[in-house]
Amino acid sequence: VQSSVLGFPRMGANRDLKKATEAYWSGKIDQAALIKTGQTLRAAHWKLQKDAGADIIASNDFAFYDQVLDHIQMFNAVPERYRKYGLNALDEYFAMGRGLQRPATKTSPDVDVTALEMVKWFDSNYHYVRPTLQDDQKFELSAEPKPVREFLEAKAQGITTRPVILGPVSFLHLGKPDRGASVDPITLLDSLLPVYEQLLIKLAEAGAESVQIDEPVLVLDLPQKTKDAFAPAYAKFAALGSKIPQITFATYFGDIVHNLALVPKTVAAVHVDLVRAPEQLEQVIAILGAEQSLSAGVVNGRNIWKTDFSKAIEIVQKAIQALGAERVVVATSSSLLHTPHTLASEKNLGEVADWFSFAAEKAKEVAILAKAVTSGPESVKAELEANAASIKARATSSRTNDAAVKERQSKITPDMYNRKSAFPERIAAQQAHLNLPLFPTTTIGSFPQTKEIRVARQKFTKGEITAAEYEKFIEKEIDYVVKQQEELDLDVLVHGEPERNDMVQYFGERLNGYVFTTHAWVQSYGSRCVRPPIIVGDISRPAPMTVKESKYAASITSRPMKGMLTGPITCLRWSFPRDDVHQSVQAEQLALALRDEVIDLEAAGVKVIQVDEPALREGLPLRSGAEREAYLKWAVESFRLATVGVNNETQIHSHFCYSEFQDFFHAIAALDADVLSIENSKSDSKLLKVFEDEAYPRHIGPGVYDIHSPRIPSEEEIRVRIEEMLPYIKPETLWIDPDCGLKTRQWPETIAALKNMVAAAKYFRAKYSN
Ligand code: THG
Ligand code: ZN
Repeated sequence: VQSSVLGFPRMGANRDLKKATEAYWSGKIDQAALIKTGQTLRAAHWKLQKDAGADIIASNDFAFYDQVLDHIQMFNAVPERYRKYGLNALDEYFAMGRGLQRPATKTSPDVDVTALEMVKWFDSNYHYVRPTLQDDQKFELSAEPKPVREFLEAKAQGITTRPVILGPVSFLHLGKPDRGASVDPITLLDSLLPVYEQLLIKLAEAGAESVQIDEPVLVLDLPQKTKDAFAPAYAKFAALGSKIPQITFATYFGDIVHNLALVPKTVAAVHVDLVRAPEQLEQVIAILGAEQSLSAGVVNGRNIWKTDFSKAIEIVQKAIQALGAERVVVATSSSLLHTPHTLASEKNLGEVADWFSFAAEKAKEVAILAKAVTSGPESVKAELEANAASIKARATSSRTNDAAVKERQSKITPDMYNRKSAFPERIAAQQAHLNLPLFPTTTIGSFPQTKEIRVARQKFTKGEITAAEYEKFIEKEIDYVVKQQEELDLDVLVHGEPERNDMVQYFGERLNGYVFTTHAWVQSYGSRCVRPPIIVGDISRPAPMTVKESKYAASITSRPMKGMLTGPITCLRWSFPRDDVHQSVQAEQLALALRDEVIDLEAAGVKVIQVDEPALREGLPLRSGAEREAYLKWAVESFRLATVGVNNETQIHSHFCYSEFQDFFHAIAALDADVLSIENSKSDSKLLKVFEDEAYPRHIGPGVYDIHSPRIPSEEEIRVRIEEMLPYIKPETLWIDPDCGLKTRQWPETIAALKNMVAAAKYFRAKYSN
């Protein structure tokens, strides 16, 4: 039985790739140096996996920005607006990933192009770059395809890898027509397939014996046209016989039971995620042909818990009994992209460190499991014993169980889910209290996280400045942010969140039941990473988490100050959750902790409180049906539990970083938030029609400008944006705000943009008050 890793995180132990990429972008290193860093990281990661004992190691899992973007470029599906500049390949690639604004030089014209759309990768916190396709889209394989290059690179290092590519059906299904085009991407299959055929042939010529073709869309509910694409695509590959490598057809993040008929009979192996969906094992085994192998994903690629070897072995043994040892591979459930690099970097975790396994450790796990089932448990006796001991230690630890938390959960009563009064009564009380003008303006919460802020936080973390000094620094920052907002004449102010690193990490660091790491970074998109805190046990709030800063901010202005919290679902989704209790239980514990915080903020005089749930949507189960409804029920309940403890006068806001919620609008409405702010600047305001159609009664602030770029929107442009919203949203319920928080922006552009935003709001205020 062989062991296999479907993909490895590419940032490096110290976010080396992030640092090199950002250094390249800012002109501090040249392209050769960046490319060298890529090579060094790939070499190190292949060696690490080889040394761990993994038999099948992926190549082409590396990307300088995103693996889907790699395919866009490799297939020459580069829109003309990027192509026309004749940039070198890497700069064109980054231009698609993050946009490029560059003044003309002697040798090149000025460049001004925005990025391609970035979308959540299934239900993870990773974002991929979405292929945008033309009506007359042509595909052409790049001269030296990246998978071939990287395969040869590993081979030169003495490691034979299995290149991973995204399959043609998934590539098209995850794409969309470019602006102005109307093509249904899946109809481009026939023109795309020859490029895949050429690529597979080249891989075989380079010496690749097998290739991993990812078709993760198979876990989704697919339209018929997409379903119909699998058979012709894989028949074409099969027709190439031994001219191409053997194919491992890989799916992950769910079961494929509803799509079993689409699994090609001609591929050598099928990979399924048996962590997320162990129950699919028998049905998948049943459809495998006599020659087909099973790649059993039993080591979780999405979380950091040590694999329970006894359970994993049981699953693998079941597969072996049905198929024979030579037809079973022990694998990670998905790429390890979603896990941090290595546990070895963590020095402060104490006893709980023994409960975890990051990417480097997971590579060892697949190897140990394969050995256990191949050579018998005696061959890895010490490893199995150590594993059983840590699994037991975790299950029985006092850190996982808190009786007081369970007691409180058992005492939740139905009235704890409802505000004191319905919205009409609340909004009247809020209005009397807040006295806001028509088209009130606000921001989403964060203001620029400047270098000084990061330096001060680092100094404080390292003990180079005292808590008192740090607190003084934060107050000074809050003073500045409040003063700027007053000068801008914004209506509802925020304190700017200078004290926060990440909106989830910050809360994780202040709650019991969590542990946090020093190096456990996970790529979110491009060079951006997050360091999810880890939920290890029952959650409670030992002390107020945000009251000091919000109260201070409220004390220095006469305008309403908005308190800022991260909602229970987002805290859960952007952490590494426990795998030993249901997520709804963890969400409820978070909700109770946040409920106390909301009530404390209110008592401290903070009468507008925003509870963000940007991750509500990504938590939606990937397939529609009972599971999705069940999720929405407990997700909505946890938000309500967290927010409804306040009096009528206190205004609850919530924020969502996306505008597509037609498909779960009932849940958004059920949150019963007084004001919703949503991203809208990049989408068609027609999406707002749902608010009109559903007669949504509460207040709404669709973002009026995009905060993801330094571009400054003009007042005129913002007015047009607002004008487009007014057919769908009643003027007396419309708030004016940016799309999202401003932490990634610089101050000058922030001030300039907000100035125009406030001016636009005032224009409509004047217009509508007569
Ligand atoms: N926090 C978390 N997850 C997220 C977001 C977040 N997922 C979705 C979305 N927001 C992703 N966006 C970002 C935006 C910025 C950064 C990361 C994800 C970012 N990270 C810093 C970096 O990589 O330099 C590190 C931040 C830090 O020092 O803690 O800027 O907001 N959890
Ligand atoms: Zn947002």
